[in-house]
Amino acid sequence: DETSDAIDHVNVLKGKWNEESKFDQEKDKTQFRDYDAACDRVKKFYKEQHEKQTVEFNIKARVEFNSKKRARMGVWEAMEMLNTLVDESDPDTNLSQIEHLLQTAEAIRRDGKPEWMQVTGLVHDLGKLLSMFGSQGQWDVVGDTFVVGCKFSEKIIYPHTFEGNPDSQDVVYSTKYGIYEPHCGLDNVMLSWGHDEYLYHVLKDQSTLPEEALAMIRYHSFYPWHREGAYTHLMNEKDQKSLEAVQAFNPYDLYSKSDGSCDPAKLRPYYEGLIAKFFPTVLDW
Ligand code: INS
Repeated sequence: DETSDAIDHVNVLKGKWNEESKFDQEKDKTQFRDYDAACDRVKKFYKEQHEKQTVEFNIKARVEFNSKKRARMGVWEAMEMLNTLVDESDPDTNLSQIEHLLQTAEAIRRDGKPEWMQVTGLVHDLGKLLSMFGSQGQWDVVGDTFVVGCKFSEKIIYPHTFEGNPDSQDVVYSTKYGIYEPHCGLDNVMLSWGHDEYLYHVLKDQSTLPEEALAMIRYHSFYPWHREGAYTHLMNEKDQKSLEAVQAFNPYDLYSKSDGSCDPAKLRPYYEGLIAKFFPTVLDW
């Protein structure tokens, strides 16, 4: 309703949404994203992804995305559809995707963050639906993202696996700036193709989410940037704000993976209420 919208708006202005997360204070953070200790499934996944994500593939994937609509459905229906996917790139959870989405949203809610941020947590991985719309595999859907068209950063996990990517031998793509200008802004670079980019493009015109939320969605898997500090030479002023948003979001996405599991049926009425505030009943996917 109008009152809660007004409160949300005030929270955005006051910056309450970006206060440090509290729900995760007791957690041992070293237990997450341990890629040295990760299983073979994860290592195999990244080798394949890092070899196949080229500039050429990226352009093709974007053209393909723009050439058609894949489905029409509501947000909750999309969550249910995604439920059978197990993310091969993830060393931290084997839970179903609907549980991961609810855990993320619930952690944000528990910390008293605004509704737009809760609902962002709820939908942030829905782009993984791509795997049901004729993707080539999981390598073009899930996993951390990085920039293509310039030198692959050493801050990406398993950086040596890029040796098998033809772009690492290209005279232009293998240079520091590659096809980009210094500080051109992340809006103007090609991030590796996957669920973040896809969902960002689906939701930017089909939701009333604020800019911060769209940044959280678009860059949440861009760990070399938001966690490791890579790619500052490509950033502009706007990206500084996006970075703040993504960093505020990240603990909820990552550290909620060890929380207790959620009951979708119980939580559904609350989240259907939020969905109705920010999305049309049916969306083009
Ligand atoms: C996350 C993150 C994880 C990856 C997931 C992705 O945002 O990048 O490391 O395994 O696929 O959704």
